[in-house]
Amino acid sequence: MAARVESLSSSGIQSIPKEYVRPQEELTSIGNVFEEEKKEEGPQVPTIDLQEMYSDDEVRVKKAGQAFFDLPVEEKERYANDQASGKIQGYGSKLANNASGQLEWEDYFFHLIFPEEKRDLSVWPKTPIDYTCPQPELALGVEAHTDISALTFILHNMVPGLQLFYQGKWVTAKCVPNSIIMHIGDTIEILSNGKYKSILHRGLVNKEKVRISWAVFFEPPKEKIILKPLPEVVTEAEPAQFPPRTFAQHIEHKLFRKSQEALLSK
Ligand SMILES: O=C(O)CCC(=O)C(=O)O
Ligand SMILES: [Fe+2]
Repeated sequence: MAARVESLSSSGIQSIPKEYVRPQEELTSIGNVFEEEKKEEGPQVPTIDLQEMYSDDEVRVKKAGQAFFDLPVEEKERYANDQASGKIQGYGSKLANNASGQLEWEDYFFHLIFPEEKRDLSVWPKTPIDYTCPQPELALGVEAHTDISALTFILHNMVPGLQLFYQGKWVTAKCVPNSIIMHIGDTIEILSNGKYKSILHRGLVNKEKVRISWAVFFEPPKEKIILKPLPEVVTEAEPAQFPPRTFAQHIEHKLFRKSQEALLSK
């Protein structure tokens, strides 16, 4: 089992274990996230005012996650997941499913909430979290990836870290008070035949503040629906870019590609 980042973080280490140090070509793009967040030039994440849509779900999700991560590590271990045996829900420390052995500076909690009959309350509650890191310029909280979801909604604790890859550059999402960051995942990209792009994103860590984010994923059922570009967006000039697949097949395909890439880069 991977070490808990929280335990590493509080152990007083001055340098991070080598599994957490990102490959050289990635390090050139990792900067100080507080500086990055201040940048005003270049593309920015657009903000939409949703004041009229207030609900207290956000507060409840945040409270549950915070309460879970406030528990001692030993207590949290009771809810540990086991990716290798397919039990992906629960407390874990290796979010990216890569075969390279590369680790990320974060612990998380993953929980399926809807549909209700699939909700397993024995793994309650949920949150991804990043801990402060002695060498933040060498590590990533969450490595670059696109989400498999249709849409992802990310609540945050006002500590910057999320970056989006847009027009060839990493753009840091500014922490707007009471905002929810929404991004598009692979499912919408497939349905829209690539008109909406699944955004590549990652999470930076820093030395000063613990970053907590609560990511809520909206995903299609694993087998029930065949994902493919909607007929309305397929024309002779713009043929379907994505072969039909179930959500489960899409996940398989993505994991397989990742493990192939990792083998090639060895
Ligand atoms: O750290 C974050 O806010 C992003 C988390 C994320 O990208 C994910 O869990 O898919
Ligand atoms: Fe993500």
